[in-house]
Amino acid sequence: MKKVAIVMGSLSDKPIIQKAADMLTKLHIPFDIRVLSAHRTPEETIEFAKNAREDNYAVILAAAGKAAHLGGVIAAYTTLPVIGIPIKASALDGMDALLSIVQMPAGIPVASVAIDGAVNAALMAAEIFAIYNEDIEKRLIRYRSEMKEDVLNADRELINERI
Ligand code: RP5
Repeated sequence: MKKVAIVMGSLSDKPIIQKAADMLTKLHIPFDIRVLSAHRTPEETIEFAKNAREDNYAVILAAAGKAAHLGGVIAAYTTLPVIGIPIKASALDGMDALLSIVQMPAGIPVASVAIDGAVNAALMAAEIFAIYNEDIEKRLIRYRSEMKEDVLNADRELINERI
């Protein structure tokens, strides 16, 4: 089975990235986690991106804060889909990373989730896998009905408190 690559620009991004890893684990989707920096380890980042398809990855999640060039650099060296995760890591509260990720020039796309939106990045990767994988689609549907049940329960509890 193909895998997801979760790549982060610094180990300091790990607490957010862990949420993507947990969601992929819940959905039984295999993944690897790497620390690769567009600025501090550019050669290794490019090497990773060039080999990503033959290393059996289908989707790449690229998490970075500040001047978040990681997703863009990876996308320049692979045609696999790259989903950026802007990390809130500076005085600019992640707006810097968000704009760095979404403002890609035409021709080299990088998708983006919300600032610190690691869960949605994992879910988006799962939805891509689910195009051809019914088991993953079923798990996604189950996850949504669990969420729905949680909201309905919270609402019921609030109503009961008022009675
Ligand atoms: C980015 O700079 C990293 O992705 C991280 O979010 C931020 C800060 O990195 P550290 O200085 O904590 O290593 O490249």
